[in-house]
Amino acid sequence: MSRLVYVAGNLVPAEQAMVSVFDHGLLYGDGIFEGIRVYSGKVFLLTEHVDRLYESAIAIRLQIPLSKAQMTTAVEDTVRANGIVDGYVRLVVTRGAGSLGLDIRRTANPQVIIIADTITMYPEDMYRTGMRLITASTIRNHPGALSPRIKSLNYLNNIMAKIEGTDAGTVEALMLNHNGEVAECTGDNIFIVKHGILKTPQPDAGILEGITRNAVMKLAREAGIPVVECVLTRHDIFIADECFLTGTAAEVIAVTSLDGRQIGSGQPGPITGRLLELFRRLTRGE
Ligand code: PXG
Repeated sequence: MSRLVYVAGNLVPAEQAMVSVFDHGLLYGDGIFEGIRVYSGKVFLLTEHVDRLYESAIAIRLQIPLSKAQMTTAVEDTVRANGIVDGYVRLVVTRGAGSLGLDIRRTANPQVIIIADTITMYPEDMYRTGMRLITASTIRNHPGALSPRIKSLNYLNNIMAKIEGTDAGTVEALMLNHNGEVAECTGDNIFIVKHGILKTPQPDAGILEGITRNAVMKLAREAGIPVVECVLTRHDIFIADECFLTGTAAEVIAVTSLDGRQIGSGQPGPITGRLLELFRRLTRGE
């Protein structure tokens, strides 16, 4: 069955869903996006994703042609029109078509694109065994060049690091920031557990402030697990008791080694397991 894609304010069959080759989203990566989950027919943490999208828009001086309420309705309508029960929404806003040149005044029509589809995640047995990680030599974008807090259409930085992980036989790769500190993975945030305390880099460490990250921090605090945002180095990960990643696609997944150093017992840890369970309950609306 052909998917219906929201483009230029209409739901159209996927084969007819198009933007111009002169769109600055394509020509310059000038645009922003969100990746959102649908669980049991409900768009998960939609308010948070819409808020982050509009914050990205402020940062790149993009005027989104819909109000937040209209955007929310458009996402929900697209999910419903495609009969998605458990799936994935890709929300994209491009600068729109214009003549060649970087000047944003050359464009007039920002394009809102909403794709609702199914999602391929990490294999279920990886949630039981955990994953291996390597550190990419590609560092995360310097926040003074392009802030990683902006979920922009410029993902080459992450793609370059992901290639390194793929070449090394891992499904994710750790990225350091310009100070050599732990930032995040190519599409996931990172946490460690040390002496019962949950630790993760601060938003200004050169990371995307993940919505799953924020939800997991809240769940941990509610469960009485202390949470701190602080500087982490590779060494902190080597000597951690537990390590896990969070992300819209990944949910909560254990990391059992970094650069060939076993982390903790080498198995997914108990706090990781508990947070995965609490997170899955949240996705079920419990
Ligand atoms: N860091 C980066 C660089 C990301 O791109 C996360 C952290 C996790 O953030 P959330 O808000 O998802 O908890 C991301 C998220 C995709 C895709 O299709 C990418 C993400 C999320 C969903 C889908 O590649 N990245």
